[in-house]
Amino acid sequence: MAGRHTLGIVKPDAVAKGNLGNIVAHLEKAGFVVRAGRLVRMTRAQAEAFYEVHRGRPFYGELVEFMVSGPCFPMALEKDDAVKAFRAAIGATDPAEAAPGTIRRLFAESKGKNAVHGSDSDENAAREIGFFFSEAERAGLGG
Ligand code: FUP
Repeated sequence: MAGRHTLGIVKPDAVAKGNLGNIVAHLEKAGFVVRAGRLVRMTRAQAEAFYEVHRGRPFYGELVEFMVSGPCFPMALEKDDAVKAFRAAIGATDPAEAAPGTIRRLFAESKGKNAVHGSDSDENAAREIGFFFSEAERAGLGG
């Protein structure tokens, strides 16, 4: 059965532009409940570890640089079938290909600076929520 939680990040470009509240409001209107959230300035080591799966890809260095360039806002979000629902709400990786009304179409400027991250599987959602939020903060998040 699909899980009820996913990890979203409002990325540094969107926070810097003052779109954090707009993005959270958009998600709440779409039926997501924010169960944990915090403004974080990631260290290089943290950004490298978070995007470990992309190490070796041509955009990896740029991606890490971007993610440490300013504060971002990781959040644990709850909704039925959360991973799939969140990816539908944010749209395609490249905002030029993202459907009208999606968060990336509305708020992202490029494929690299694309406003939001979303977990791509239940397994990664659990790993990524655990990456940013302690066991105490996760208490009550459930399965
Ligand atoms: P997504 O799951 O939509 O966030 O996209 P990916 O997991 O494929 O990529 C992770 C991040 O790497 C993207 F959010 C932005 C960056 N990226 C690039 O900068 N260039 C690319 O060609 C692909 C990804």
